[in-house]
Amino acid sequence: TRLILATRNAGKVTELRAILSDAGLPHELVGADAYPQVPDVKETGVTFAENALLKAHALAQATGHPAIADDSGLCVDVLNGAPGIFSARWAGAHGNDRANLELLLNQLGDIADEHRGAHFFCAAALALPDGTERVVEGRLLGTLRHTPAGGGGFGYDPILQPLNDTRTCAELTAAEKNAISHRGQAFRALIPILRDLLG
Ligand code: ITT
Repeated sequence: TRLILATRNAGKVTELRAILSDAGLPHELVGADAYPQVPDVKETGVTFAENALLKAHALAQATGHPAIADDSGLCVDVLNGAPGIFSARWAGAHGNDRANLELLLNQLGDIADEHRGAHFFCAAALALPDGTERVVEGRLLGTLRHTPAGGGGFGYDPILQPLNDTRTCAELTAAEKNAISHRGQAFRALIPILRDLLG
């Protein structure tokens, strides 16, 4: 069966294909870009889980195929969890990763390392055309650097240093990031659910 990846974020698509292919799922993974006629969903939820479900249901309804969606972001302790669900549009325009990262660094200023705790959060949702839904979550704890480092990954990866590592997420290999990331944890938790509900 066809399984729709309900995202237009290229960084997520790359990671999801790697995470899901490790599981050897029998499904054909098709990105949302294969359905350009389906309009982007308004992310009106107030939690990652709500927004992930909105995106998954929209694609499942529009395509008639099961759909999985990711809603994710960076939650900064000293900012009471911001940017959180607003991570993709923190500096205004949607998906301007560089501007988002620069604004966040400016907001933190020279706050000392012990106050630079943050985590990445991911909600992974599955929706079936009949309305069945499941959602699971993952997180990656770390601290925020004062300056970006590394060319891998996407989004805020150059400034988040995972606990127990000396590198930023953008300095990890793709496999290293997926092994510990919020997205890796959430989608690995979704795999038995996919096997159960989709066969
Ligand atoms: P879709 O809704 O089409 O999936 P999006 O980019 O709008 O794409 P989100 O609303 O979930 O997705 O926003 C996620 C943002 O959070 C993303 O743009 C990054 O800024 C940040 N983010 C999420 N996961 C990340 C990761 O693994 N590394 C770095 N930044 C990440």
